[in-house]
Amino acid sequence: MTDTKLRGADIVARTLERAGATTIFTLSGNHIMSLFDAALETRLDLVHVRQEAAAVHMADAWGRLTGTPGIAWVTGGPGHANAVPALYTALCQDSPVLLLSGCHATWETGRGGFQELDQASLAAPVAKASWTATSLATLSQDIARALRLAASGRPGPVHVSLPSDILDAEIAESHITWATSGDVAPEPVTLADAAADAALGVLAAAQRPLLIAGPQLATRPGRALLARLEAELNLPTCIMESPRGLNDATWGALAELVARADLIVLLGKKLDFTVKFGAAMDAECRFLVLDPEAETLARAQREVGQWIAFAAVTDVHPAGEALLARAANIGSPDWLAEARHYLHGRPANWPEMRSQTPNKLHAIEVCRALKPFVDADPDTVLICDGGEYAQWAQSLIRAPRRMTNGVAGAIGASLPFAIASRTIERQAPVFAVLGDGTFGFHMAEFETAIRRNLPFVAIVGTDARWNAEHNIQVRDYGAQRAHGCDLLPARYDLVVTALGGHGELVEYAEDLAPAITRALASGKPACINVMIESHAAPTVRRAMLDA
Ligand SMILES: Cc1ncc(C[n+]2csc(CCOP(=O)(O)OP(=O)(O)O)c2C)c(N)n1
Ligand SMILES: [Mg+2]
Repeated sequence: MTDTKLRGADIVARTLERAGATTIFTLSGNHIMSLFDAALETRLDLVHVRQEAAAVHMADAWGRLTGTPGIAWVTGGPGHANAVPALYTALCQDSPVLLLSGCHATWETGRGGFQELDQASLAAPVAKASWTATSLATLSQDIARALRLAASGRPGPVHVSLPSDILDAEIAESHITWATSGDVAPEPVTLADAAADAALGVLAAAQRPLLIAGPQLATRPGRALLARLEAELNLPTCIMESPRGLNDATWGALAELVARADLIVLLGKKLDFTVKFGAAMDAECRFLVLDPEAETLARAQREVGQWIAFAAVTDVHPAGEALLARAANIGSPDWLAEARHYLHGRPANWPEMRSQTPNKLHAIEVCRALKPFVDADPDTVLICDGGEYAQWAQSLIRAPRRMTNGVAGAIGASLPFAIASRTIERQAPVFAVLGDGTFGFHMAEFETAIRRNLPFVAIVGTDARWNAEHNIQVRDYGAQRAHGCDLLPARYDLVVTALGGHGELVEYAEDLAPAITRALASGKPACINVMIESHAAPTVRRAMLDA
């Protein structure tokens, strides 16, 4: 019997395939052409993109939608450098991602090798872990360890650099120690019964508890868990996944609700700027902290130590399940109803709001037209990017599979997110809501979507302005000093038509729903370019709700 020889690249591709990977988001380059070659012997599907950050954003969306690590392959040096910034968005969103970057050969290190760069150090601040593979024999284990880390505890991105000589070198198959499924699977940390009972005791003693969940619960299973906690424990919940923190448009009058709470439950949620490091809470408010990382608990201890009623290291899903299993008859339905009014109520005059400008819509009219399409199918994927315009969609349209740009606050990921979503969801609509400035970041990925027949509908709000920053100028320096934030009212719809997709220009509210219908029916990646008035993001205050 012959002992087949395999390259390092074959070991990487086969380990990924054996771990259940099906789709790789990638951009080619010298250092990873061996991986492209190895993929031919597997069922791995390579989605070849137009800029490396897009590949990482796609892997991020994959992680959020499937709960398993999304995988990106990029080349060394500049390819890796382009990919790294996108890890920040995944890191802040607790999204499991594996970035594999080819790199200069081991023997070139320190000698000025082609595209030589200390890649592991570059990625380290934006990854849970980051290292360079050092041997062919342990390569399968390296990949398994990275996959496991990415999905364990607080999920997040992991990076491994793969030297090109290790990818090219051959080894007899009998000498390879293949990773097993046990090496890949995350090991859950559960909440012990006694700890769950202690947490429930704290909850039962509270009059006005509020649970703030971390972004890892902004998934379909996460939202379902939170809905059960609300229903069974009368415990109001919200997910903090916005750089706008307590002013997140999703959660209405959250800032005022937080100030009223007498207990804040942080479930996988770091005490950070989004909750004003604890200063947004009432002086007597207590905290219950359940988190996968001891470091998060330690930070909460430093910030609000004397007010912590109970804290435990636990994964968030098992923690939620333990509370549900052991709770009996706690909480107040009246408080839940009141809190929901703060979170989900919207001003009474909003249904009447309309554009005041001919040939332009108000963002609220865009949401009014889009919402029925989202509501029609629970599998719909709705992606809301940053900027002022997209906050209206965050405020007005819910969906079990809704993604935002997340706490990182980086704009531009929504087009890659939409494309990756279509590799997972084959039937239901995929919508991306984004501003015109944001559209420019990954416009070229429409070519990827068209080439790979991955249809989705982008609903671009064109106000010919980086409006979020324009608003900051007006607020902080005065209207007279607002400058440099203008854009052209460009025909982004024609860009997409030219690439072979479907384009629509919409200037009147009544034209939008028919345009969405045509875009979906086209079966093509589509851009609906909506001319909009320039409005700030919506703000909701408690007093506005009953007015
Ligand atoms: C990567 C990144 N660069 C810059 C910013 C700062 N920023 C936030 S919103 C915004 C303007 C977005 O403009 P647009 O997409 O047109 O939306 P609008 O605010 O006009 O509705 C900018 C520049 C950011 N958040 N992320
Ligand atoms: Mg704009």
